[in-house]
Amino acid sequence: MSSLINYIKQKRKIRKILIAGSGATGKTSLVKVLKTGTSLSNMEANLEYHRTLYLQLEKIFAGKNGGIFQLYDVAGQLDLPIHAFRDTAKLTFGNVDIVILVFANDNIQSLLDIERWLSLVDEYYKTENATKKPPFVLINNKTDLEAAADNSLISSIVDQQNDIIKYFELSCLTGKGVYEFKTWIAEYFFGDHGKEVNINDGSKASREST
Ligand SMILES: Nc1nc2c(ncn2[C@@H]2O[C@H](COP(=O)(O)OP(=O)(O)O)[C@@H](O)[C@H]2O)c(=O)[nH]1
Ligand SMILES: [Mg+2]
Repeated sequence: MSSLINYIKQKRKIRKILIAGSGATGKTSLVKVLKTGTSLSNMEANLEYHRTLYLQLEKIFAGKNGGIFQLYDVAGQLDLPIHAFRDTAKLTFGNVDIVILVFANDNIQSLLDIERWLSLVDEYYKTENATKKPPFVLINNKTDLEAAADNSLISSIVDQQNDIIKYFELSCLTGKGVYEFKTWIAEYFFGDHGKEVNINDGSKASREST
């Protein structure tokens, strides 16, 4: 079954991206900004905070190359009575190609929480199929606000966690860094020159390590 899904994903250039991190760090905003290509400050819609209740799905196009990203945006509050990480773990984690972990620049707790999100993902792949564990990208959002954490704390987390393959600083509000991130992820999966990084089939060999 899983190999059929992988076949379809490969054929139709679909990649599944899981977005996690504490509440109000800007996960849903990032999806919106990626989808519309507009920063929050340029959006008509108000910037009121609406909690993501369980799991929100979005489809976005990766660019000229015809690739499609399926974004799984999960609730940031793990203490909810139901959570996509526990109650529909297979649906949430199955065939994930990359995990985007988001923390907010002005919220040190959200940075410390990153370890917890990492270990929750770890736990799933330990009981399921450890070789299928996807790589992680760490995102520091809200860089338009004053930093709450020292840079050394961020780099110590990135250094300690081998699964984090890339770190980005961005602001969904101003749009700073969003283009770089979008370009990187499109390039990572559907790089130019016709080459295409395979979907997450468990082999980490083909992945870049920077
Ligand atoms: N200052 C600032 N606020 C942001 C930024 N990104 C998101 N927000 C705000 O942070 C709040 C939470 O955003 P949301 O995307 O719902 O967070 P989520 O709970 O992680 O999905 C909202 O009020 C957003 O308008 C940013 O880059 N800078
Ligand atoms: Mg949300």
